[in-house]
Parts: sequence; structure tokens; C-alpha cells
Amino acid sequence: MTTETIERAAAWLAAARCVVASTGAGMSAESGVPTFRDEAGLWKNFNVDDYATPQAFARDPQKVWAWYRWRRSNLANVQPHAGHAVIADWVRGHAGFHLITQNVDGLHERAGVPSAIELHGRLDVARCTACPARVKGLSDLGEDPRCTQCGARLRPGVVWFGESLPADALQRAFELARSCELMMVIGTSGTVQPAASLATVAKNAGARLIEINPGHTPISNFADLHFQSGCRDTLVAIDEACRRHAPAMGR
Ligand code: BV8
Repeated sequence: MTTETIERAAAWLAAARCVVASTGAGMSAESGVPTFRDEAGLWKNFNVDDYATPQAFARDPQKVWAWYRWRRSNLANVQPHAGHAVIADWVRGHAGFHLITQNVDGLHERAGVPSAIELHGRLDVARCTACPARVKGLSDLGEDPRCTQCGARLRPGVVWFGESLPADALQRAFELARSCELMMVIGTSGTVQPAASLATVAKNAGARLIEINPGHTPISNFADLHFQSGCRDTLVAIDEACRRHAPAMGR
């Protein structure tokens, strides 16, 4: 992260009419939420096929619920960081700024983003397997929670592997990827489809691409600017540069 690259990112942000931020688990790492594929990531210690597929839930719902109860309880102890606050400022202050997230932790909403496009659902939602009922919040629902409307089993309100993403959210996400002038890809390994294709679609449609990720990903190969640094301090630095150039940005 150099002054020149920060200034360049701020200038691109100020000049763009439509900007999309697309975030993954790395966005929340500095809030203490574990990522999935880093050295200490969730999938290093838990087998995806035992916890994050419909088949796993059908096979052993209590085992799957125990894992999600643990993750939900952890969320009660974390807070959005300054990078989440910067993105919330940009969404609220810039009509053309949109947020797409793969994250299920709800931290963007807690930071003040009213309209995040959430592709993979939310940990703080449980939904009924048989009717439209949903239960919001992080309360402990117990080992094998049931729907108060119809008595059927509740499941975590996230998208598992092999499940389709919410159609409206997915359609809106790709519409924005095709029409934005700048996409900021923040904290994602770029491996989970179809979310990982958003960056390619944006690039192919002519958008500039900024990646914020200390690691190297498939997206790094075609990003116009790659900040190999943590997103919290990088977003704060870009926001400070934006304020110097265009006080209206994000205000
Ligand atoms: C589907 C929710 C249709 C649950 C998750 C092609 C097209 C369509 C589908 C597929 C396809 N190819 C393969 C598939 C199947 C599959 C898939 O993509 N598999 C991959 C792994 C090969 N996709 C699906 O099944 C999707 N469904 O497409 O429906 C369909 C229907 C039927 C049959 C087939 C297809 C559903 C995908 C959603 C799965 N749900 N989680 C839960 O959380 O419990 S996935 C999980 O991965 C999370 O949602 C997470 O958001 C997502 C992506 O991970 P990342 O966010 O990128 O996190 P990761 O740990 O990987 O990386 C973190 C990054 O942060 C790292 O790069 C690190 O360097 C960086 N970082 C670390 N610290 C920081 C940082 N960056 C910045 N600052 C820091 N401080």
C-alpha cells in the first residue's frame, strides 16, 4: 500500500458513477471472524461435507446444528471494524455505491449498510424446512429446533454447497457486475462459484478492478490494482484520500 496507489484508488472511486464492493470472509477476519481457507480457516478443521451441504443436514441435523450454534454464539462477541464503517459510509453517501457480500456474519448490516446483496444467507437467521417461517437473531435455538408455525425442523439460514443462491440477489449482483465502472474485490479467495465469477464479469464488461487481499488469488491475475494488505487499514486509507479529493464522497 503506497501513497500513489491509495491516491489512484481514491481518484478511481471519485470518478466512477457506479461502484461495487464485493466482499468475502477476509473482510471480517480483523473482527475476529474465522475465514474458511486460510491457515486457521474453518475448512481446515471441519469437513465441508459433514457440515455445509443439504446431505450433511439430512444425515445428522444435530451435528450440523451444533456447529452452527457454535458459529452463531461466536458472532455475539465480535464487532464490525473500521473498514466495515468505511463501506457503510460509502453505501449511504454515494447513490452509485453498492455492496455484494458472500459473508453470512451480518457485520456489514451492523456497520450500517441497509442494503447489502447477501449471496449466501445469514448465520443469524434460521428458516423452516417446510414453511416460509424464519427466526431472526442469535439466540440459542437448541439442539434440534422446530418451527413454531408448523412444527417442522428449522435449518440454518445459509446457502450450502450444492444449493442455489437466492435468485433475486444473484441476478442483481450480476447486473451490477455488468454495469459498474469500478469493482473492489475485498477479502475473498475467489474460489466459490458463482460469486467468484462476479469479478471476471465486471472486468470483461470494462470495469476497473481493485483487489484488497494480503494473499494472491485467481483475481490477482487480472486486477488493475492489488493491495496486498489487510482491508481494515487499506479501506481507511482510501477513504481518507477520498475525503481530501472529494469531500462529498461518502459524506
Ligand atoms: C450453486 C455458507 C448452483 C455456509 C458457503 C460453477 C458454477 C456453479 C456452482 C459451482 C461451480 N463450480 C463448483 C460449483 C459448486 C460450488 C463451488 O463453488 N464449489 C467450489 C468450492 C469449487 N458452489 C455451490 O455449490 C454454490 N451453489 O452454485 O448453486 C448449483 C446447484 C446444484 C448443484 C451445483 C450447483 C453455493 C456456494 C455457497 C456455499 N456456502 N458458505 C456457511 O458459511 O456455513 S461457502 C463459503 O465460501 C462462504 O460463504 C464464503 O463466503 C465463501 C467464499 O469464501 P471466501 O469468502 O472467499 O473466504 P475464504 O476463506 O475462501 O478466503 C478468505 C480470503 O480473505 C483469503 O483470500 C485471504 O487471503 C483473505 N484475507 C484474510 N485476511 C484478510 C483477507 N483479506 C483482506 N483483509 C484481511 N484482513
